Amino acid sequence: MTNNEFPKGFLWGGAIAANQAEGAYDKDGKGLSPTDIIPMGKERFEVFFGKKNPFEHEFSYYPSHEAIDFYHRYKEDIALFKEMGFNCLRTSVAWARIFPNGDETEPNEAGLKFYDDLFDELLKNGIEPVVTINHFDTPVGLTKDYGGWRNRKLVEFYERYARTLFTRYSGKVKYWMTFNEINMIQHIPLFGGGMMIEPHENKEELIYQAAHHQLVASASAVKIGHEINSEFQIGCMLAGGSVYPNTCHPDDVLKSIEANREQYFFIDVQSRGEYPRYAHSMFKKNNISIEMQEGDLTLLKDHTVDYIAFSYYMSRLISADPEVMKTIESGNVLSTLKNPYLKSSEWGWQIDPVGLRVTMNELYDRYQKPLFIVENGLGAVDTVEADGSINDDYRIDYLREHVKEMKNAMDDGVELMGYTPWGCIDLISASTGEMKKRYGFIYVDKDNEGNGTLKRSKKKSFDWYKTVIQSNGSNL
Ligand code: BGP
Repeated sequence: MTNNEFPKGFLWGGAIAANQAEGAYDKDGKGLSPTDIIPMGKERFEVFFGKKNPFEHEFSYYPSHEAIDFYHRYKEDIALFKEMGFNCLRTSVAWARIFPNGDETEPNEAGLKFYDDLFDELLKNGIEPVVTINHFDTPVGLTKDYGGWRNRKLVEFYERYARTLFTRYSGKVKYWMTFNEINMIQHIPLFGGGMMIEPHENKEELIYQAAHHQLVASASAVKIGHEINSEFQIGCMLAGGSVYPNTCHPDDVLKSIEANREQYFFIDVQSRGEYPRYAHSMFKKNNISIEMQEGDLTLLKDHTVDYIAFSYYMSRLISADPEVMKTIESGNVLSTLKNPYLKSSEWGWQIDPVGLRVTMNELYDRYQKPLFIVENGLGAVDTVEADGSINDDYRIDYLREHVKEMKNAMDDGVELMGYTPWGCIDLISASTGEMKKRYGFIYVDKDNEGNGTLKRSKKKSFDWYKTVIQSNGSNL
């Protein structure tokens, strides 16, 4: 075997998340998740960036309330995943299904039962569940009553929630992730940290304080999980994508190092087990002080993650020159300068397959733990032809080029355990709330306004991905 062949037992599948797929937002005792109180499009960004308070506004349409109704249709969807040859599916548990307000002492049995049934159905079809414990899904009750992750109490609530999942699903789930895209708390604190930040507050300090609580909660979950089942593989999850310097000017290079540290900070703690020296130095320079409790640092040190999961959609570009930075295109949660060598998606996300290889090498060099690409893909508008076919060659091209670079990275020596392209079935976009921004191999008949039959149909990429999996990545 050469290094650029996918290993036997490689995890091939797809990824979704409860809050963007399930719908049934108030069924069987579920409490509210952040995504249930925010609208679509422009207004969504106003909420993200603190211009509109979702508790004070009634919006006309909440896309997550029904989403793609995975809650009721998962059997049909799993049958299609099986047909594609998936041997794993990444999904998340909606915390508010298990603890509706977040702070209860007893879990909601109906919520637990739903995931029992879902995991059983997956296993019955030869598909291993890969579970994110918190995918942008801190219960709204914890935002209202405690201010979200700024409050240390959330560590305790999360521990109870994680322990409940580990105990209940010990025989069904082996692969776990503690927090989806943990670094996104810096950009969308409501999603990432269940936090609303007032303009007069010290945003940076609050975010790092909340991040400390999450890092402690994550390490604690690793500890609890391994105690319950030593076979568990528990990973962190980073919104990845290297930040390149805009030019070879040394100041730009330095700037890109700083920008990369902003994201790697979280994983440095989760994987290496301690706050990096650059973080201490940055806190000092910016007058940030983090409250820690006795035992926190030992916990972080002793309970590091087993693998490094990350999402990869694009690389980014940064400059040290404020004038250049003025040209940055906004409208996305993560902003970047335009890279002249790259094309962009319809949503302005710059397509950079080689960037995946770069990111993989950087992550592996830094942590030397197996990598798991748990999100990747192209959000695009699909057209249903008169005969019902959907010819998404652009998606096939995108994915093919990325899989090629995964092989190149493995050939560089990187250890890769699995690949679950994002939104393997169309679902609600996290950033814009749209349905029209589709990632799937499976089309879902629903539009941005919520109209449609929810009927599922296969896109051209469905058969392409099936062949890729069947050939263990050799036929692209
Ligand atoms: C990541 C999230 C996902 C997902 C994806 C695609 O940030 O973990 O939940 O949605 O990005 O982004 P979008 O839905 O905004 O296109």
